Amino acid sequence: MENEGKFYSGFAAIVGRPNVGKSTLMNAMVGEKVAIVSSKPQTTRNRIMGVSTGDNWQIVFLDTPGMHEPRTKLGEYMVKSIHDAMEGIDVLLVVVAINEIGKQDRAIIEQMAGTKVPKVLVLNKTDTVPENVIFERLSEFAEAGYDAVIPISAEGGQGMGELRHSLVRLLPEGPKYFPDDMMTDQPERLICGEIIREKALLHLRDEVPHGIGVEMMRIESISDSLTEIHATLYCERASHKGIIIGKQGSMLKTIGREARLDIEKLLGTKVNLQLWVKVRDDWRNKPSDLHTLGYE
Ligand SMILES: Nc1nc2c(ncn2[C@@H]2O[C@H](COP(=O)(O)OP(=O)(O)OP(=O)(O)O)[C@@H](O)[C@H]2O)c(=O)[nH]1
Ligand SMILES: [Mg+2]
Repeated sequence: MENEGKFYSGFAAIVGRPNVGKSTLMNAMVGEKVAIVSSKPQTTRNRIMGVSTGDNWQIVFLDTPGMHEPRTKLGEYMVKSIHDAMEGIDVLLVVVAINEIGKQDRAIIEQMAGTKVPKVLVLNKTDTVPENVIFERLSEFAEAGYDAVIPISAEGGQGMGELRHSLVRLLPEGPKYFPDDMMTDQPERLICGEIIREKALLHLRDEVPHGIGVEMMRIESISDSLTEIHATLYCERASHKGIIIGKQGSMLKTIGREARLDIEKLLGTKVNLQLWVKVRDDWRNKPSDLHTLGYE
């Protein structure tokens, strides 16, 4: 066989507007939840690596924050991390949500068509539209300058095999960059912090979730079966603090309980999770606060 003994590998950045399903796509490819997901835009705040390895290939996905016009220093950091992730990649995935392809998506599709690496346009969320819409979009973007245009449902799993196949086909020959069992470069403590933020995103509304930051104060293995975690949720206003704590602490309890259950699954131990809430005025614009929360 022509391909016998050859190994194909490379780095694949996933870019697109906020909320189109980039992180869901990466998690589905990796087979583990390495990036948090929510229905609120701008969930992902930094580049997150997720590795998928097959018999003769390895795709190192780089999930990125949604492309947007930054209004805070945190936003500027997020947009910069998109550009950093695109340095030296082998394949580019541009993702749109097929049910809401707007002006910004079209601008991104056009702009990214100019990048000099092999690229795939991913039409995600096909489960939300009738089949004729999928065909219409496929023909609309057939000549958009991409090596492949692939409809998928990252949530339902449709089209994922085809997407993987076409990515592997576009990869150069290369080494196995990471061991078979490595899924991500995110340290456990960061993933735990992200899980807490995900639960806050899930339950909080309006402008509160965007101003949430999580600082992991302490993560300590007490025994083989128990981990102690202390974390602080930052918010931007005193009024937000009240909302996060909730009536008699009910909101914070809900966030804490759900986060604890997920973290217990991740760590494989029982977890004693203690959460605090602190106000840090306008932290998303303060370099020292951004540093504390790991955004730099
Ligand atoms: N119906 C449907 N919903 C999806 C699909 N993929 C993702 N979603 C939902 O879309 C929302 C956004 O998903 P994310 O994966 O967080 O999107 P993202 O592009 O990473 O968003 P940012 O990190 O904010 O840029 C979540 O509510 C997902 O459950 C899909 O295939 N079908
Ligand atoms: Mg994301």
